Amino acid sequence: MVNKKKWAALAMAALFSAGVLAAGCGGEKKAAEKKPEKLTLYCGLMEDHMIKTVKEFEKDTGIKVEAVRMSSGEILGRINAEKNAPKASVWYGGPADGFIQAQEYGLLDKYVSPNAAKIPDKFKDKDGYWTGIYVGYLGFSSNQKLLAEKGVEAPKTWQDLLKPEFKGQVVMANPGSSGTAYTMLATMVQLLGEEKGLAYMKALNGQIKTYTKSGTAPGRMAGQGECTVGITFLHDAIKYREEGMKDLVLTAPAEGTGYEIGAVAMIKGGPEQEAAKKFIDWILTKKAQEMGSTTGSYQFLTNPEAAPPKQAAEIKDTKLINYDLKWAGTNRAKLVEKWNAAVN
Ligand code: S7P
Repeated sequence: MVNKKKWAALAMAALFSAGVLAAGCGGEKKAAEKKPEKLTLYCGLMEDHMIKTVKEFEKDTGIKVEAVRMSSGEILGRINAEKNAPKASVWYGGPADGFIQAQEYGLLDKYVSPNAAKIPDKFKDKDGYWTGIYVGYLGFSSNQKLLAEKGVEAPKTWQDLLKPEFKGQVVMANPGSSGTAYTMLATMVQLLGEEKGLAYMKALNGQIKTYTKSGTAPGRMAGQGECTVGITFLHDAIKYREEGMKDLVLTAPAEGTGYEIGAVAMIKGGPEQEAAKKFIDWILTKKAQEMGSTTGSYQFLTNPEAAPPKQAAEIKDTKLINYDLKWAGTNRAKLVEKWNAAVN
């Protein structure tokens, strides 16, 4: 009798565990199959480009997107402040230097999209923390009318920016907030070495009219005649000129210039991981990369199947330095601090 009871109890337990397991598997399956419904992202690109991306992604996937445009330094600060309870799941756009710093702070999750296989190795992180989506070259955007009034030519070298004619006439962004301006700071230190690079930034500080928050503003200011020269990514100046700022002229420093690899990445512990993966898969496609040019964003593209915007042809021969992205990303915080000390 005792034995019979024992066997009955064992059989019940076995049935119960099987039931729980089956329910568990079904539950997991359901969760895995559940279609992601929403995505929050932080974006370092121009607002119109961001809005277009969001619209098209929502149309293609049915995932509702909330997107906030910020400069690189702001995104980095925001995801760092939110690291214990992340609110966004994707960092979309902005120079990869900031992504490298975020990775070092443990703020990114690895994600190797199947679509990243097409992207050449030089445009992506070897460990899968970020993937490059576009490339932009740094240069000078000058106002032709103001140059003519002063009787000067558009700057052709970094040293030209120190000419007395440009005193109080140069605008750049603050390297602490802006990915564009940090690319410029890292470029000067890579070109001249740390001591001379920072001395150059100090001398340039004497020429600066104002430091803006975002790196896209100096080109617009030059286009509107608020300053003679803006230090910007050159594709931004092409956009402004096309939008009607006809006095803009583009030049690039003969010593060579730095460039950005604009990136996308998953934010560690973000609340919408499946949607984030879908977004990254989608943004690497030919269609998504080519879409930028419909809003006047003329960066070079990283997907070899995507056609580069024809508007970028005029800057394709810009002399580039061998920009050390890894170094720039790893040294970002230290270098910004040194820049602050040099100019203040
Ligand atoms: O979307 C145009 C673009 O130039 O904006 C980014 C640029 O760095 C502006 O951001 P910051 O305010 O952080 O400087 C570039 O990544 C992009 O090509």
